[in-house]
Amino acid sequence: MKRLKIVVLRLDRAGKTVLVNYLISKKVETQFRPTLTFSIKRLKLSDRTIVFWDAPGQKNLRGTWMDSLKKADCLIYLVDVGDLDRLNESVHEFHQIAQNVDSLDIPLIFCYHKVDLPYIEENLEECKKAFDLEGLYNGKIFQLNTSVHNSDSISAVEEILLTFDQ
Ligand SMILES: Nc1nc2c(ncn2[C@@H]2O[C@H](COP(=O)(O)OP(=O)(O)OP(=O)(O)O)[C@@H](O)[C@H]2O)c(=O)[nH]1
Ligand SMILES: [Mg+2]
Repeated sequence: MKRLKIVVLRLDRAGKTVLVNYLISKKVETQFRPTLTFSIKRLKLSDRTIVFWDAPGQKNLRGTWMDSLKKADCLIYLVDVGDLDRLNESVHEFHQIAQNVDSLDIPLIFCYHKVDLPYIEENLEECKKAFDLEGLYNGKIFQLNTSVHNSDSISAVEEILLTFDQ
């Protein structure tokens, strides 16, 4: 059985844990607790076991991010498109990671997350401009609009995970 290590990063409250738990249980959680240490969760998907490393997003806990990327097969990065106030902070964090990930050369699934929020189109455009992913990251990039309230958008994540070889 193939085993893939997928690291899930972004600032606190971006929706990482809710997204990973939805991928595993297909249920939208309604109770949230900030993740305080890496939370490791498994999903059986076709011929593979996906091992998610759900990161703690709070500022003082971000020191562990780089280490987690060692031997990772893919990085999932979430940006909360509803939270433009923290867009600069997110871009800054992504810059730091991109330099590291670049040398690791792993695929990136970049999720513009919470696209179910109302009046999100303008925010979405602003986020896409701010990240300028092609300029930042040389590895293979998959860009998705995601929401746990839209199951098709989550299936798109699974479809990408199924394309990876070990
Ligand atoms: N509207 C909307 N809200 C979402 C979605 N996914 C997650 N959320 C909300 O985002 C908030 C934070 O979710 P978490 O998954 O706990 O965030 P996190 O990124 O794991 O945060 P840390 O563990 O602190 O790093 C919760 O209030 C969720 O309801 C989504 O697709 N749409
Ligand atoms: Mg969390």
